[in-house]
Amino acid sequence: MRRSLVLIAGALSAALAAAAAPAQQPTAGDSAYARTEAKIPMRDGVKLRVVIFAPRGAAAPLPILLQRTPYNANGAIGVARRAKEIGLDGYIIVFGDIRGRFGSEGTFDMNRPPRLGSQSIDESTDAYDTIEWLVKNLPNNNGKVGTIGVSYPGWLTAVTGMGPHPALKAISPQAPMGDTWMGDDFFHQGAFRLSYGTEYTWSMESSSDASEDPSPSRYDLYEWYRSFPTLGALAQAARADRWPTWRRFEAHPTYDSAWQARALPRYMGHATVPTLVVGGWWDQEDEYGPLAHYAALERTDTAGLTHLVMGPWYHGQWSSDSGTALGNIHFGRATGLEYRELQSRWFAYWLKGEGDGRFPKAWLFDAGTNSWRSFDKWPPADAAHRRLYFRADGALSFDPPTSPEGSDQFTSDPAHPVPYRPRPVELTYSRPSRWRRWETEDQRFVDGRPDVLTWQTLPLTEAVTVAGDVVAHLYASTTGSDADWVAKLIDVYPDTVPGRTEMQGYELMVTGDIMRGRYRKTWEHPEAIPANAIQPFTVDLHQQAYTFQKGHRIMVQVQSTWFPLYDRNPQTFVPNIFKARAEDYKARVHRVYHTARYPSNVEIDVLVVTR
Ligand code: PG9
Repeated sequence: MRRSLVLIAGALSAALAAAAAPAQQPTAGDSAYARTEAKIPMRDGVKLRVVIFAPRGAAAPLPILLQRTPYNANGAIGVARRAKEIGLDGYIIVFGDIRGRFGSEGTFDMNRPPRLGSQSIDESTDAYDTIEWLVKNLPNNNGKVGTIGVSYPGWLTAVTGMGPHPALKAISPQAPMGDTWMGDDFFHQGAFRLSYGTEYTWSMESSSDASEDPSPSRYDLYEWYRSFPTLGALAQAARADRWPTWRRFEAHPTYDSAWQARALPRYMGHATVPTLVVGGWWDQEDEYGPLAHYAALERTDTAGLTHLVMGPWYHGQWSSDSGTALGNIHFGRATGLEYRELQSRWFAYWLKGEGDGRFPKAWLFDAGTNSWRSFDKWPPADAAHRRLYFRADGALSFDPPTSPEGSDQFTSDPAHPVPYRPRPVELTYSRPSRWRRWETEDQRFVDGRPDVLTWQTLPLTEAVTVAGDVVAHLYASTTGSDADWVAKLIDVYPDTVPGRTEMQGYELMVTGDIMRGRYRKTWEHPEAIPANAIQPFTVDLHQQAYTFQKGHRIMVQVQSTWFPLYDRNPQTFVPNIFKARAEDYKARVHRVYHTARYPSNVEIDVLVVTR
């Protein structure tokens, strides 16, 4: 390996995710902790490894902070080393390898589905059995356990709340994937996440300890992925049939039980343990997940046990970075430190009985005003639903079109897809990959491409604060029989930005996403798009809390490729795109309508709006 796993761990943030280093003993810096390891038998006899860092010389019994991970339990050392700095001192820190990873026995199953039918174990029973053993066997523990983790460990953390052990008193799933087909790592609304799905699966499933790195033969992965005429050709070159998850992609391209079974929010019941869900607005892997988890728990949370924090962050940035900036976007304050102060108080309240236990229900960062907003209910009940309509001549307006005519067209050519970020596109987890910050790149890099359509408002005379759901409703046609639709909601900075000339006219993607047109009616049953017929397409852009400031413009861009983040749609309907032939991939003309009858628009929940 180890490059990729170290970098995955780095990407997940050094403090909470595991650093995939060879077994490390504590060094001078860790002398405040004693390190031990144990192999804990699960109910089916399989033994799982835990790595334990216990504070030396504690006067009183301490709570346990547990993270279960596929990235190597030795990562516990990262938390032990920085415990004071990140506000997590005074806990017995335990990291556990899940089945089939690093020091644990058993078989790895990517996002092992919650127990169904006759299956006797799942991640929740493994968490339960681990906690049972820890509270009974760790010296000087106070009988209270908290679980925490980012991304895959965040998903594993969320699982601990399903049939929780009675000692479990606080749960913080951070960037947990909610549904890897609908909106997280592997697909978004049916479009396959080509670069991520390939590279992540390659590093995770070629070995149990990430000893094989993805090894594309080109530096610019835009070129490398484009060199394969089909997904089949790519799979052959990478020997992807070795990876169970790739085989799942191929066998289950639609939203069937293989994906639904792994989508935790579909199963989550009533929360019985206090849960702090955390995510980032510009999380390039799992922004959907935290919002979906919160929504699922919130439905039945009459006791007020569930809380949400969303900040202006890349994947995991909040857990170790100061959070003063993301790429070119500056926040004017250390949002990461501010979050960790809350996290520290939250665990201390539930696990140590310290503090007053008052926490905002939803605490969301507005990166348009650089301020935190607290909400008693999320999305807020008093937000108004408004629509930004596409109009003639590239205009965007709260007023709907009235004309019976009006459309814009472009040719979408799979041979020349729109790059999702400025090239070169480096290996996702590599240095100096710009993967972490791509969502905040200046979208001017695609301005002027004939296959990107743009509509924008005049400079705003008053601020517009989005707080809640954002959904693009497109009315569009294609000369082919399938098409992808990408919609981006963009904040266009004014021509003058005092003190930051590089931000003048900057086009910041506030949110954006993709949907695969074949799924416009149902996610389970794809259907060809009739040629040259206007069809409605809905692109869920999730949620936001963001103020477009006075003097800024709001822009919407629409395109049909976002490469190599997403695979290319052949634009010819075939039953399974993983099996498409080179000759199925065809350039097609796409047309987006903005007429009185077909008023394409982006629907936003707003708190303040003036034209
Ligand atoms: N986003 C990573 C992940 C991929 C696939 C499944 C689960 C998680 C991660 O960062 O852990």
